[in-house]
Amino acid sequence: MALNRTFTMIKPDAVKKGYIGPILNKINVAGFKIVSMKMTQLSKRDAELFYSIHKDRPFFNDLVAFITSGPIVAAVLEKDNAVNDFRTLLGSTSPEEAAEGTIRKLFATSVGENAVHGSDSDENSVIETRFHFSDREVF
Ligand code: ABT
Ligand code: MG
Repeated sequence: MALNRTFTMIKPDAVKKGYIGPILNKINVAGFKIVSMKMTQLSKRDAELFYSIHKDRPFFNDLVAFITSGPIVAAVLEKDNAVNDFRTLLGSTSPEEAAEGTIRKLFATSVGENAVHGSDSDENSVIETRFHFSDREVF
């Protein structure tokens, strides 16, 4: 898969608050093209696998409970320098630390419920995309 792509999820807090539209608009205005997208809900097993890197962290159980608590919107985005530029658009993990105008500053609830995920490397972007989408769903 091309390295100018990143994987994102609009998380259950933002979906519940009605922020799918405003977040997709920010993503479009920032110059990202939506390559694939679907609304789905993760099982406990899905969430434990997706976040397995955090399995020994104290917040792991809360993280799994949160991410499985309602539907998410999973998407693949394309732009030059997609991984880094999307992390910049997201802002810091915690909304209190996120810069003005970033997605987390505007839409996140807390560090644990931070509205949107973005891959942290090209390698993880490919792994996360394959986790959520079949080959037929990635264009
Ligand atoms: P993600 O895009 O969700 O991976 O967030 P980010 O990469 O900015 O932050 P990391 B460190 O990967 O956090 C993963 C999830 O764990 C939650 N978390 C993190 C906590 O609940 N408490 C903490 O102290 C930390 C460091 C935030 C992320 N979220 N979700 N959902
Ligand atoms: Mg992360």
